[in-house]
Amino acid sequence: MRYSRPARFVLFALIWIVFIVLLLQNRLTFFSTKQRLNFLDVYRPTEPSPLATFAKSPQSSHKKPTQSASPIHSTLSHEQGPIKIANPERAQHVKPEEQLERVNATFVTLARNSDIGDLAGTIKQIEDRFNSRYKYDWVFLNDKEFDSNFKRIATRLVSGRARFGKIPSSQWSFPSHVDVEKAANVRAEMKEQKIIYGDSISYRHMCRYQSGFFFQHPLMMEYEYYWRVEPSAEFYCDIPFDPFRIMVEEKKKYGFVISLLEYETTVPTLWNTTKTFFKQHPEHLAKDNSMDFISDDGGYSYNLCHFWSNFEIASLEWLRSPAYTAYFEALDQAGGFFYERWGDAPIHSLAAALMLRRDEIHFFNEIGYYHAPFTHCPTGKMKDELRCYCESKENFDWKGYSCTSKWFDFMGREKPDGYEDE
Ligand SMILES: Nc1nc2c(ncn2[C@@H]2O[C@H](COP(=O)(O)OP(=O)(O)O)[C@@H](O)[C@H]2O)c(=O)[nH]1
Ligand SMILES: [Mg+2]
Repeated sequence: MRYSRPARFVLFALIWIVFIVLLLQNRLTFFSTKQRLNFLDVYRPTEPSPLATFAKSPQSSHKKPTQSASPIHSTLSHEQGPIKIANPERAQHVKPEEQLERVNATFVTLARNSDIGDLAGTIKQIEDRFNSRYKYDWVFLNDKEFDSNFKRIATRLVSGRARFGKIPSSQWSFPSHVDVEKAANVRAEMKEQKIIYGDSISYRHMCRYQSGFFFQHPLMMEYEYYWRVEPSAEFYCDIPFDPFRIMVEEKKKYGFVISLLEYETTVPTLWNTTKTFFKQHPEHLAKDNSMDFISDDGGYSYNLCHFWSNFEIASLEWLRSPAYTAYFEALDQAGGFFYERWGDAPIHSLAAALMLRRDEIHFFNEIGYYHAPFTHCPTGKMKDELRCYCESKENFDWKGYSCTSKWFDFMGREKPDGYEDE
């Protein structure tokens, strides 16, 4: 059969159109699908995700049904998929979606209204990497009233309840026993010496609040564990397990990702004040404590190692205990928040090191994290498995100014494979 020239052209065009349509529908399997699936197998498994639907929660009053139905959330949960974890300790904590249950815990962020821009991206990362599956609450605290812009953005981003609290002015001001003139002289001197935040009053209120009060705020009283988050922090990796559950099931009281040396000029008398306290209250010193992590001479002096408190996952009940309360009161009476510039990080750390058993302190290697200027990038295979985007060479853990190497040695733990190359 012979066709005319125009008919041949139409037939040829039709064949091409059918071919292109089939290609778009992905029917033509002889193209390199196999290769593509292999790639997806590594980074995004093709089987339906057990995390795809949201869990029944024991705290059903926390649920926001309208939110869980939102296309944003369902897309995220599908896309993240189940993640295989080589580390068997963590694998047991990766639960199928129907078994996701919250523990009694909350995120907490102290922030100014002006911090919302820097905070929004951080919240979004935590939600995408973890909380959109669990919907933990998020408590925001401020020494001023939060404005409507802050509340609107935070509420939009948090998958659990976003809750906003104001700090009582009595907890964000000079206590009556502090000599404000002496404190002003100290600030002037520290300014001369160019000590970071040395001349700031608000920074001192902040450190004192984080040391002694945030866990007593009425909103925080409802919870047993907290995860502290600061504006501009970054979370580099998937978190396919529930860190709060690890705290509960492994009986941990304090969790960290970065440890480092404190500026000596900010805490000259903190160690002596701490020693005096424990001499008066030996009953608060834990038996199997971490003295050798914070002191290189059996407790005579402080080696300045501390856990970096801008990231913390810890027990509120521990901070509300008579032991910690008494310790904070002794420090507050000594006035070092204002006569020096004591940070909440060394204070939480000294308390954790001395009042907790060493096995109650936990290093979260799996949680990739950045707070300027330091990075914790998981060492070892985990980095790929958890889809981290940090660079191993940026990992601070094994560098000279970090104390994490010391922590591993102190705990008698082997450092993760590959640490020498970082
Ligand atoms: N409401 C309030 N929050 C503050 C104030 N100063 C610091 N913060 C918060 O306290 C935390 C620590 O402060 P930041 O400036 O990040 O200190 P750095 O991490 O030590 O450099 C962050 O969550 C801040 O948003 C303040 O004056 N008011
Ligand atoms: Mg910060």
